[in-house]
Amino acid sequence: MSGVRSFFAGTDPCWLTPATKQPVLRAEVSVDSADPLADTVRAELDLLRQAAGAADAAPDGVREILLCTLDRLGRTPVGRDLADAVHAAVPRAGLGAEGFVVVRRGERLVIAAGAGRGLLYGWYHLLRQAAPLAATTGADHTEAHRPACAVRMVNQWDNMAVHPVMGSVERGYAGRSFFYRDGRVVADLSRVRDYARLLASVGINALSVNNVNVHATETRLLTDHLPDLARIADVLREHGITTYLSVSYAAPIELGGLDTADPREQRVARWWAEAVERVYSAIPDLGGFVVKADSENRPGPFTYGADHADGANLLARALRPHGGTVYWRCFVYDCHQDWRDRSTDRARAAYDHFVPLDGRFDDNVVLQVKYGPLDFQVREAVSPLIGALRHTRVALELQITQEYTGQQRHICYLGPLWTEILGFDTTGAGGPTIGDIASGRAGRPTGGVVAVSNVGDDANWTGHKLAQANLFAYGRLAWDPLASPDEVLAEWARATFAVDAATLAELTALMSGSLRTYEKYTAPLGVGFMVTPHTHYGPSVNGYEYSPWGTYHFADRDGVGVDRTVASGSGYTAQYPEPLASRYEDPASCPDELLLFFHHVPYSHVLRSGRTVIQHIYDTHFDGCDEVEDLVRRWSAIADRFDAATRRNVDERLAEQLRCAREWRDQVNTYFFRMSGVPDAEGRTIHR
Ligand code: GCW
Repeated sequence: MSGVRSFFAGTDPCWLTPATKQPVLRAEVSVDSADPLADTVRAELDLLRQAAGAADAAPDGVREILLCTLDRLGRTPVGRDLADAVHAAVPRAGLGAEGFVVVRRGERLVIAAGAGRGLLYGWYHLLRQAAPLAATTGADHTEAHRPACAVRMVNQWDNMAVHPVMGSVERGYAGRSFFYRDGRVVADLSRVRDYARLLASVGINALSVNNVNVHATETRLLTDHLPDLARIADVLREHGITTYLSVSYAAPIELGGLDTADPREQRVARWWAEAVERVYSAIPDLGGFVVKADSENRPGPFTYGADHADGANLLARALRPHGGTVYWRCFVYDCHQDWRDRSTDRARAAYDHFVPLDGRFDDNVVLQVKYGPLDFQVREAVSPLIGALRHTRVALELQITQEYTGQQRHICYLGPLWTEILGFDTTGAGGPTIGDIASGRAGRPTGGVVAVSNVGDDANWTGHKLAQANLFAYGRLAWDPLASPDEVLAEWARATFAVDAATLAELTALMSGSLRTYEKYTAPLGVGFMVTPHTHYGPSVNGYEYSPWGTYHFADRDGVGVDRTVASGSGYTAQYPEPLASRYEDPASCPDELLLFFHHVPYSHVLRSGRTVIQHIYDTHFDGCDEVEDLVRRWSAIADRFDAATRRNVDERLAEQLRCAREWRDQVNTYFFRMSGVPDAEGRTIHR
């Protein structure tokens, strides 16, 4: 077992643990040596050969594994029947470059794919599914898989030079960056290699390697640091991962010495064309750029009176000759808003900026849209922009790093949130869903799905050991948006921990509802924020109330919530098509959990649940905290079955979660009691 771990260069192997290895006698790979992933697939097989020594005592598993591209199947000793079965298993639409089939007949198992990348994904599938496959011993078994979304990207928010406020990784809760140190790419990329392997093992095929807030040092990735960027790209490529780079819109000024970055100026376009030329001579298969422009004080086309189609197309045209794509973020809003100004609603901003431009973007532009119109809240409406763009490629943006969901100190399994978003019906009347749009099933141009990473140089990658589940789940749900988040969680747990089935069941049971627990003890009914300004950790009910950031709750002595109706508020509800718009417009039909996102209502307003808003606030905050106490109890009952590092880590973080949840409960309850004067119907303790 320890032999296998050493392949992970000394880091926590997460879900790629020895416990999942197949007991095999023979394992072969047949793939064209020119295939870019041939060596990687072979190296993976070597891992298995090492593991087999440790595991071959198991009598009934698969004894022979063959990984083979379809075109070579006839040249292997697999036998006619099995070869026929493999071909029959290929779906009519084919396997594409990334799909694979698994066919088992008794002790023999074949993974077949169109190319090395599919073999790699099939291989990792087998590792994750080892236990269920072993359970079908002797039976015939056939499955076929193809990813739903063509691009499954992760964004690193890593800084090369430690930022005075944001540190080494912006919104990173797991230590420092392992890509960069002291303003440079690290010399030893072994941890990056381990990471690439982890990402590939859950089907991630694209990675942007630096923060979307591109500061001075990182701007130079385009120039001085190109050879180092190429080293990163080499490592990622081995694992089927395409490299993307975040660039500063103002690079022509910052690097090129121009006095403008006006997208309509020839010299600006020329500068970008030359810069991109240099980048592609270092990294011929770069995926392209990720850009945060005119967003939270970053430079952008607005400075020149140009719009975002001008800006995005400028970069797209420089990238086009090289086959590159620009992921252009839509997180564009006024972060210098006057809180007194009730006519501005941050939630409206992305739609208002981008919908009028639909149809003007080149086809190598992807608009990258956060799932909600505010900012990665545990509960907010799903962005209406994603459904509204008909003629532009769109990518859904999720956040794996737990900026607003407990910062990897709280257990918060995000799978159910993403499933809800992916399943969201953008019209309210039969789709398409967000998942349909991201996967191209909606018949619209797509850019896939993107999420912000949650890793750092902490020994266990994610700070909280159990937060590994979120990275795993993101990959699995990007591959298959219809997968059940509970099954994905179970798959993760099984692959990660060498504990008995009952313990696994208890662990996944306590993680599965953790998102809703978190929601209960934090901001109520979709109103959002109430977090400590800047750090975004822990409660501060009025922290952002009189700030320029546009995230307010408007609580007064009579009621709370943001009026986003057409009738009396910001008119945001009209950004949705019917019948969704009307459903949100009317408090009687608005879903309870989003009531305060859409409406300002009196504390006495009766929810569809039958409870008043004020009583709901008290109840959920008491319940949420009780649920954390329960988490602590349940974890303590199984903790001693886990390894010491996991035990210590989860114990310590749960203690902090409980402290913090109590703080949330008491601050929120006290605040609303003081505001409303309404006592808790059950007479529980509310501090005055
Ligand atoms: O959620 C906010 C974060 C910023 C981040 C920004 C963004 C990278 O607080 O730290 O900046 O979103 O998504 O651009």
